[in-house]
Amino acid sequence: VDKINKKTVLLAGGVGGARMAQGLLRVLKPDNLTIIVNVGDDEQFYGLLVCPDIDTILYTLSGRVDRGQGWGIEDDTVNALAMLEILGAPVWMKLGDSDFGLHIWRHWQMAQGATLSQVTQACAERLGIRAKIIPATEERLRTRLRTDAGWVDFQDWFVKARAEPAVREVFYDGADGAQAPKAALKAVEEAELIVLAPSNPYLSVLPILAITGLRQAILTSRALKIGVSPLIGGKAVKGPLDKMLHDMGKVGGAVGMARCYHGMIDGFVVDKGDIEDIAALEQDGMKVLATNILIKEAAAGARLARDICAFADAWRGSA
Ligand code: FO1
Repeated sequence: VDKINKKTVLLAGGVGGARMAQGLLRVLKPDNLTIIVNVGDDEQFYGLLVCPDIDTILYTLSGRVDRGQGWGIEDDTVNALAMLEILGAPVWMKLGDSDFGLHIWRHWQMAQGATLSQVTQACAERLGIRAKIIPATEERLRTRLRTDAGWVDFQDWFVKARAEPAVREVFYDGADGAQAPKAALKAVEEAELIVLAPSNPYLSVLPILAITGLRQAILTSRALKIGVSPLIGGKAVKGPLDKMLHDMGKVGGAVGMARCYHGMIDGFVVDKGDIEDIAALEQDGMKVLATNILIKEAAAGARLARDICAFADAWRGSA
């Protein structure tokens, strides 16, 4: 089937974001896809910068990801971690040996002055990925969560505490004043379609939109802006979103998700089973696409991507 010619920007984080990216990469012409990736989950481990959302996209788009987990590298070993444990280091973050290879390379390149954008794009090219992958900012931005025991760093909560402590508030430390890379702003300006991936809004997409210049560029872009619900039947496909919505007292369901992007999006994609959300979304001024949004495997991601592009094409006609 011929590839679609549509300059597209995807705002992504987490496993859902990586799967949406893979779907779009399969249906769009090469070099039509730019992925702007959340950096709020980034963390130093043993002195090395780990960028879980960037790395998950690199491994997913290059066919290396451990699909069962959704992150990390298929069949990776943990010998380095075993030695670190013997030496008394904390080893709650399961960092595989091949994964360490990328962290070592990234750290080595940045220690010589390369930027995170340059390193990320070099990884994409050397891993054979025909998409531009750009961090949302080069500067330090960290998602922090207020629990009843106080403020915690993201990975300490998500991995070490297994996302169990109730989250009452989320804060994107460093977002104020953070600049988006010029290449990200340029991609947004030139885009025909901007997709907000089916990721946890609070943990993956809002940290990107918190970057003022990027949010402004998206608002003023001529592109069609379409969000994709990360919930099906009010339930998260993966991750702590349901519990977060409850603990933060936020509106759930597809309507609650679309409202996270209030004023930013023109349309919203919900699961075909969530018919009851459509009326509420349309009352919120959304155009709605109801289709199968569960990305069980790569082909499903491609089908969803094709549906979104067709939705955008039909829009131009009806607007
Ligand atoms: N998630 C876990 O639940 N447990 C882990 O031990 C873990 C290790 C890990 C290592 C590298 C990496 O890139 C991601 C890793 N993740 C792990 C997932 C990661 O915490 C999340 O995917 C993102 O930060 C949010 O989606």
